[in-house]
Amino acid sequence: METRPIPHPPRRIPLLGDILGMDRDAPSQGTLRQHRRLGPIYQRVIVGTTLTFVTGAELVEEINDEKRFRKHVGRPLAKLRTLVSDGLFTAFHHEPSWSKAHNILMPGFTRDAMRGYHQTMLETTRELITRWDEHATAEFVDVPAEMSKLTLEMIGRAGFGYSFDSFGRAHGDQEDPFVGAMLRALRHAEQTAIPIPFRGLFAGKAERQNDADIAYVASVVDEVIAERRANGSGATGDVGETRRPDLLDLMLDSADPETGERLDEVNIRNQVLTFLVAGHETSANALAFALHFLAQNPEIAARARAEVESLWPGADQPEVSFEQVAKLRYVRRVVDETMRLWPTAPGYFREAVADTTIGGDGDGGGYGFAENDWAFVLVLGLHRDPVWGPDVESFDPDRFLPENVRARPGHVYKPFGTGLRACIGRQFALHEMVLALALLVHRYDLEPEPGYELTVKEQLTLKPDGFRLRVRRRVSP
Ligand code: MNH
Repeated sequence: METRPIPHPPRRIPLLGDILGMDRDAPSQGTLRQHRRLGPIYQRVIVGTTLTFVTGAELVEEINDEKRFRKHVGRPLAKLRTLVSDGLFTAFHHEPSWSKAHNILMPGFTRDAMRGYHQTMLETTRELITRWDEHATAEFVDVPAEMSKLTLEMIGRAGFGYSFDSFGRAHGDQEDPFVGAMLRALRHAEQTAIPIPFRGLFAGKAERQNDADIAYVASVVDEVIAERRANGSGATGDVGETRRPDLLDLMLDSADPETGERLDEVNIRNQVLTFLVAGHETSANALAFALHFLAQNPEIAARARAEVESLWPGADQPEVSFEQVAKLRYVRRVVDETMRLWPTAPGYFREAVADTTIGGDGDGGGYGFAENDWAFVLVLGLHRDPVWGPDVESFDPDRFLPENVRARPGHVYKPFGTGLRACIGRQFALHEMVLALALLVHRYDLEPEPGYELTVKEQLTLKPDGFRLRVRRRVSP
């Protein structure tokens, strides 16, 4: 069948390829700029490796078709495997460990399971608020760092009954050694993911540090697992009292209903690490972006506050129940619009199941993909497709009013990925983000640093760089 060539940047250098215009520090934002120049699909060849990027809504609709494409474990994900091996997020589609873990863990992400995590999320947010009440109101706070503590604490406690004591440490204290080692290992994976010719001469030292970090992180998780085994599942401090099974209980005590198989010790460790890694930065950064937009748009913050106040009139500390989180419709739209503009997971990889073309008209003329050829769907660009209207850069939560959502095709909003391998933690993330944002905007006025202009830092995820706020306790109306 006749195919069309995929566009590429104009100046191709012999041997090295399309390295001009590559943005090593901010690859996704660099890719967004290339799309503006080259259209909804383009290709870059770097030292013989072909990278294909897609943003156009119509092309993405085809590439999301599970019959023709599937998840591809792209280079950054493959690099993460040194840390989390065949955990859910980094498992290859053909690895049997994926469906086994998926089947065992799915009960941990039902609506009923969220009900079980709710109180922990509420209490954790209140601990942050207590700390901010005491320390933060006089000075500017590092918002992404604070949100990172909040969400790591939430997944640690809700998922595994483990606390990093993030709010016990005095303000400005050093981070937990576990968190330090995990973040270094993450950064290492990211830095070695981009193919760069003539990588630095100090690689050996970095590799040794990385080995040590991974060993340390694994030993901590093993302790958490051993402790749970020793204390038995379903137990709390009070004898005889039972609690709902969390993610760790599910992995230790249940079997895959399809095969009757259980997860082995090493795999459980990989899953715990996967959830700590995949389950905290993305939510934390999304919360930070949301607080940025609320601080920059006082009228939107006022609407969010009005919603919280109408549900809990005059409350000092709203007693938010599980069911009531779903009633925070406007706060939810703020979260949705935040992840439209800055999807903290900036995209996902797909690979062709068999030879195929996309963007053709039925008689050919499409872009060709051989079996296993892959593309990166730049969600950051998809969320700026013309289908979103003329003013894609403006922050407007009302884009997510039900009638506006209905008027758009479903495949143009994909912050949580697509298909079988889409985010398993989506409901968990939405619940924690809506809850935390509602409580924070209700309690504090958000004062941006004068002159702050949003710059976005990339470390696998996107985050607002150097973003600080002064939070002032609001006087109840
Ligand atoms: Mn999450 C997969 C985005 C929060 C656990 N997540 C994905 C994917 C995206 C994503 C995109 C698909 C990646 C791919 O196709 O390669 N996740 C997010 C975002 C947030 C988020 C934007 C918050 C905002 N994720 C969470 C939370 C958890 C979690 C919270 C855990 C509690 N995510 C996962 C896991 C996977 C995943 C596990 C892998 C699922 C699978 O492949 O089966």
